[in-house]
Amino acid sequence: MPNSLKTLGEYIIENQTHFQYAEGELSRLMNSITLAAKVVNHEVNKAGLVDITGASGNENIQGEQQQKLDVFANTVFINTLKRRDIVCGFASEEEDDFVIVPEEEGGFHHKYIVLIDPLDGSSNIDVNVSVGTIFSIYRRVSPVGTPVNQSDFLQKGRNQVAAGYIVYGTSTMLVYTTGHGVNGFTLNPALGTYYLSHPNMQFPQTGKVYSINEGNYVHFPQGVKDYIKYCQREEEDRPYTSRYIGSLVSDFHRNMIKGGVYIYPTSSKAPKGKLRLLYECNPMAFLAEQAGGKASDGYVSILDIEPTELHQRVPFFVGSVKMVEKAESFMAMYPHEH
Ligand code: AHM
Ligand code: MG
Repeated sequence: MPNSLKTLGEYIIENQTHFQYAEGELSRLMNSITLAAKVVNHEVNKAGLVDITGASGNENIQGEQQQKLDVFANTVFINTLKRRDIVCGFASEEEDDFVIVPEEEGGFHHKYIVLIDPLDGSSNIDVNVSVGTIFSIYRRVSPVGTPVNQSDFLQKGRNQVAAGYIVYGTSTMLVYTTGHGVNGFTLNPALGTYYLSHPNMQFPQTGKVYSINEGNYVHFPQGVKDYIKYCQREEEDRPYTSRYIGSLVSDFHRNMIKGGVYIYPTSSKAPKGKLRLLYECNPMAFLAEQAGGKASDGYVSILDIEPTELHQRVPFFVGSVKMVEKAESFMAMYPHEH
């Protein structure tokens, strides 16, 4: 890593104005997330060596098998956020309900809440494929000095003050936004330091990659089926290339760099889709818009959806503007499916 590259710490200090009303709280919060990510990164990278991989035998609230590393990552992030006296509450894809940081632990006087998917794509761990952490930060809407409540967590994605992901891939990267564009930092594992390797990341306007689990084709809505056929047709710059890792963070990351669209639609098997609005879609949608891309449920912008429950699922279309818009135009032909 060249010495001239800026470190994450330097970048945060130089861009304090991005955290305008935060009085250092938000930058301390970012530091805690990146610290926890280093711990998780270390564990993920040695997963093949120790007996920590494999199902833990517990199921999470959505009835899915948790892998041991999910449990580990969840504990690391929660403990880091809780013990460092920086947030008033948090929610995790792996926890049934949101957690109030109690008054004794300083929770009531803080301003920020965090929603996190500690280890997304965990079915990929056993086969050495990249996984990621996704996070989303909001200002509380309840008064400072009181315990957080549900209304703090059920805010529209538009209200996010920061969001990002860490991808534990061929190299470990942190990609985040505070509403001033998207920047990517690569971890130098020898030094434990993140360097600004991808300044001002941008989705190309269009691309040639479509990412969708085509195995579910027969269960998809007609608009999605038609869009897939459009991607495969021999015309203009098509057929497109199909790339699907099955790890949202990695699929999104590739598409942001190369241009592409990721779709997880509703299906007759999953009538509301699979991905969670609060832990997965909102933070990715915020990043997408900040990088000049687009995110929707096929009809309306993800960031404008009013959440009604913590573990709500939504269909998800995200990526290069022109590709998302094209997919939406096919969905619009079947408005009754909305
Ligand atoms: P998870 O939160 O249980 O890991 O599920 C989310 C993951 C995404 O990372 C990925 O894009 C998708 O599920 C893959 O699902 P499928 O195997 O149904 O295609
Ligand atoms: Mg997930």
